[in-house]
Amino acid sequence: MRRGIMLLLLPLLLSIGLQPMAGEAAGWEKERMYFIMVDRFENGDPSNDREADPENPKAFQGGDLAGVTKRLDYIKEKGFTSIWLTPIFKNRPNGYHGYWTDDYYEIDPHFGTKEEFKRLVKEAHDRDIKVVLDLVVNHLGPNHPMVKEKPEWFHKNQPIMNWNNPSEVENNWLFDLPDFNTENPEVVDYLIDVANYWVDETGIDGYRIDTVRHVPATFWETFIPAVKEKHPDLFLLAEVFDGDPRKIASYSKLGFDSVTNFPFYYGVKDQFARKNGSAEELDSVYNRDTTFNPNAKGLATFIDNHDIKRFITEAKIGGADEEERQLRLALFALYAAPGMPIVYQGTEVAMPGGEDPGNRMMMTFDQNKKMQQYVKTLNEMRQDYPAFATGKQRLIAKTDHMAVYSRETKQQQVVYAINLGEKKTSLRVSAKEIGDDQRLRGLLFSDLVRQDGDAYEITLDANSANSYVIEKSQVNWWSIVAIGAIAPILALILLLVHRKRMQRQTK
Ligand SMILES: [Ca+2]
Ligand SMILES: [Ca+2]
Repeated sequence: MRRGIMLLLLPLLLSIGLQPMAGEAAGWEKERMYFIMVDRFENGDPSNDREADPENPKAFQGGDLAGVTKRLDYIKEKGFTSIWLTPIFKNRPNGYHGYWTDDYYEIDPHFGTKEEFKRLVKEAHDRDIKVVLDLVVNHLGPNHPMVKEKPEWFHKNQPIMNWNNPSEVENNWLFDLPDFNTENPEVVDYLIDVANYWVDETGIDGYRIDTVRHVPATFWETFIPAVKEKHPDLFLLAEVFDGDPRKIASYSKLGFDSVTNFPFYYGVKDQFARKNGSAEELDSVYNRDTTFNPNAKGLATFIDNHDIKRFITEAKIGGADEEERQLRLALFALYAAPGMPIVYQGTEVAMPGGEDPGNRMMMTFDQNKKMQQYVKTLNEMRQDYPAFATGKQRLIAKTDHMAVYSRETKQQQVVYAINLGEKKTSLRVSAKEIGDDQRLRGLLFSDLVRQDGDAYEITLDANSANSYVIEKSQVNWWSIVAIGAIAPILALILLLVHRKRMQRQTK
């Protein structure tokens, strides 16, 4: 019995002093963002559905701001710290997605009212969830009357034909969408006022800015400082739909707090949405980011969104279980690697979906509890061990299909390993990378890796991953002192119990 109590107490005593350190300076890479397509999330108020048509995936489906508010507890419970909403301003007809602005100063009636949006922001803030709004400054919705009223506010109506010509990409029309003439100072002032208005009016925390690469850099050089002057902490995330890390880096330089990391997306998709992904290729994805961009750590990472196929649909490798397994591995990379992870609604329940509108189906909440729990575990991993969010990344061991990385801050070192291969694999990590007399404790599933000579040998099953915290291997002196103090007390209790029993027996 005494041994039993000691065995129960030992881990508790050993864990003293091994709690995760408080994080480093707050940055947006510490956020864990959940991306919501408002019309396709939750119908919180059927009275505003209007012409919604569940039979037509290109029509409104009924999702609204009241629905988002209703689901804030769901989002909080999963461990997310911020939400990004697709645009909610009044749209041109059929603009269920929100990207066809009609009026920047009104909420689209399908989504609700200004009051409902203010309530959403307040309810989110009450739960420590930040709110990021999608904002389109490149264009208005189709056939907007403003083009006739103020022709000098728009570029000439000619569609982008040559996507390799930067001047066309920036100054021609994206399909039939009226392209703002951002060389006109009136237009610049107007768009700065719009951005400031919603922050002042509702207290939102940031903007995800759409189609940034379609707007000339000169606009951003005026817009960003003007908005930041009034709201220094406002988060500005640029959507730059481009697989070239040099292009991404050029927008970081303009002053955006973060830029969508499409190179990371393409890299992870290429190695994880198939069998036997290459560790070498994966590593080159990380290296290119940091080579070109000193702010690589702060880029927004994702494995799917509303403009690309859902990851699980990309991972057509045969077998639903295998595809879901690859989705879990890709999500693991999203959370373990540097960047601010964004999870698109539905990914946490493994929703499939091809190209638009397949990737924009109405959210289904009550399914795949196992995947939901997995996403929650990953959010907790970043929450409890901030080195996964802010730490510098270093490759510490690699073979054909398996890689081991270290993430380090000044206070904390953590390790993660991914095996993309079809075989169980072991990799020896030099003790120089971790230090002597340590042990690696698995976080996703239990594992204890002890030092073996001059290395630590990490073993992973085929297609699996794990993250590890580093703990001192030997019992520390404080623990021994603590055990030394508690042991006599326990002995005394046992003695008293024993004596009582003896007395009872003699009676
Ligand atoms: Ca509705
Ligand atoms: Ca443009």
